[in-house]
Amino acid sequence: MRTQVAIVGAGPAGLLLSHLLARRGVDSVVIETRSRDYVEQRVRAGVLEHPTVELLREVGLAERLDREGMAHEGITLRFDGGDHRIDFADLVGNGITVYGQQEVVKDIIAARLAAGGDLRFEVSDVSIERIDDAPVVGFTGADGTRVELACDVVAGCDGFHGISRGNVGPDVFDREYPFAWLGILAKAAPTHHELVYANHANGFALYSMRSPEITRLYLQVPPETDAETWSDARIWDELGTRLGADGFTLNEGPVLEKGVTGMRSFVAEPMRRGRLFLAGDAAHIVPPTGAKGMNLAIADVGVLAEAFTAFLQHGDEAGIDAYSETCLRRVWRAEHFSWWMTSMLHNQPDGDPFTRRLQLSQLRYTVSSRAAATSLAENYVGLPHGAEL
Ligand code: RFL
Ligand code: PHB
Repeated sequence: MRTQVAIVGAGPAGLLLSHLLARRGVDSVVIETRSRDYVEQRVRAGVLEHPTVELLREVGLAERLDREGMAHEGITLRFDGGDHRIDFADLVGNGITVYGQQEVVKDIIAARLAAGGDLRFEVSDVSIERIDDAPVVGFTGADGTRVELACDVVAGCDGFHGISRGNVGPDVFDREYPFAWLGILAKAAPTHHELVYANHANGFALYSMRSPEITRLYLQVPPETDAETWSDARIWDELGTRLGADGFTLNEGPVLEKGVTGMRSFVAEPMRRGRLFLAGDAAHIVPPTGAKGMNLAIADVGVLAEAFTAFLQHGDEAGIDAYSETCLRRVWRAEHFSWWMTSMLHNQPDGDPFTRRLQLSQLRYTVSSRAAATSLAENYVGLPHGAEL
């Protein structure tokens, strides 16, 4: 079997890449180890940057997003017993959209299937060979048939636990944090119209949402926490404490899902070896505090689709040669922003008073200086695709 682009992984990166390529007349096959149902139900990110929404609109993927997505013009930082709103609309003229990652995934899968796209779910024994000249991606299909897929280039979009990542480097930057997030999805109407990032003596808490009926909430917990040790009652109690503020009430409701996510920063450089190109979480991980992961994955494949098209249709290698360097500029900006938001908002387990005072000073400066607030706003809302970074 043959295609132009073999795409490993059907997360936001792999799926969007296949859509962008198809619009330019480039063939691809997407292979995914999980089932369609699994990738469509997996609860993950919820914040879409402004440039992400613009791109999805431009390529015809925003019909439901424009109907159901929740436009937010700011966020609140809650610390020291007070609320401080960062007004994105005023500071940078744009906002973000709250729309679940799995909804983006559903929309792209529907569009690809309607256009006759080749998506293969539940494959196994995936291998990537001959990446230096004539790549072949091997896999066993859901029906048990072994396929050798010859292609011009491979896109490794298989996330942090995929097989592509092991092929690139050699430079790897990796940092773990001494805390994790316990996240819940609750059938409870949001009581506040925007996200609240709270820094509390007991630890960080985040108030978010998915729809007018569903709230998404997170608590900072120790890294090795077993979610089962947190009963629903204990979670609501702790959320009430950390998010407590005058005039703010939290609606409680049935917990639909509960899980612990570790926090790390990770970058593999370069994002290419031979004919294998990494995109999204396969190449980089950010802690979730800046809401950047899915947005970076989408920015990567915007660059990659253009580079692949120029190479495959005109033999022009400039784009594929610049791919890694171009993406890494944005990746490192997001790495810094995510690390900065994380260190400003979480409690350090050692409780070092010097660090604590620096943190409070940073929080106060961020909300009191228009320049500092604007810096947070433009990073959070998302720097334009193609910006000099
Ligand atoms: P994905 O989504 O992990 O998709 C990779 C896919 O590859 C498949 N796979 C393979 N397929 C074939 N062969 C193999 N050998 C394979 N190995 C793996 C996997 O099954 C999977 O389907 O990576 P992608 O496309 O790069 O997308 C990245 C995003 O998913 C990720 O960055 C975000 O979810 C991160 N993230 C957030 N990002 C945001 O932009 N805003 C947020 O608000 C936000 N919040 C979050 C988050 C991630 C979280 N968790 C659970 C990690 C909140 C949380 C709690
Ligand atoms: C979410 O809604 O899941 C969410 C929002 C903001 C973040 C991380 C996750 O920083």
